[in-house]
Amino acid sequence: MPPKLVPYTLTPRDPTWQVHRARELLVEMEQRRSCRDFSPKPVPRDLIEQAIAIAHSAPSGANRKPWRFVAIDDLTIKREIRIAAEHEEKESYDHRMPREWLDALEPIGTTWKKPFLEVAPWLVVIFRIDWEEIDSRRVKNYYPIESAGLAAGFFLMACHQLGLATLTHTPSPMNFLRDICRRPENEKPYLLIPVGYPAENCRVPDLVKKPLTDAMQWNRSSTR
Ligand code: IYR
Repeated sequence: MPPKLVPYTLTPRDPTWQVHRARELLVEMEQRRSCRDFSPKPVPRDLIEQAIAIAHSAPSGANRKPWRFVAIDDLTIKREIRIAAEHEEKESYDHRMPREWLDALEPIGTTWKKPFLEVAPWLVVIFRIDWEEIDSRRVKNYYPIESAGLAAGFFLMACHQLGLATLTHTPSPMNFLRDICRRPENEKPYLLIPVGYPAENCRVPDLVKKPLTDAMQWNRSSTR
């Protein structure tokens, strides 16, 4: 069966507008930082839902949208997540992470302690779904890791554009999130994203960012 096709157009944009918008967006996005010190100031549930709706518009392998976003504002659940995450992170920092990794994290100043998991008004847990049961058959999803990454990127950008701070947190291992969120075995925790506002006296590391010229190339490289 040939696919059913529908028209596709974009709002026509003037080249001057495009350049202006690109500059504006770059300035806005360069202001995004990973936040580890949140204010308890609440964020309306509707705003979180809108950010997730934007994330859900991301492209995905064979349009399967192999992700689930679990949004948590219940203090009991946030506390459970903090306790489990800190347990794993303490193990990692004390025993599992090699010296080289600990050295790489030193300029960021992270430790096993994760108070933000309780303070941030929302924790959004993204699960990736590698397969789904349809008519009691296991149906494989395509590129679930890449797809979940795209949705996560859309989510982070949406939050920032809405004036919300985020952190891409990766407690490791993080299977405890599946139990705490009561998700089935085919949903694998992918990222834990606290969302909220920076605390009043929030500080972030004074990091030097890799220049764009080190991260892109036009056509073929002249240096082999
Ligand atoms: N998961 C640990 C270590 C860590 C990993 C990355 I990648 C960071 O950018 C920062 C920390 C933790 O969250 O502390």
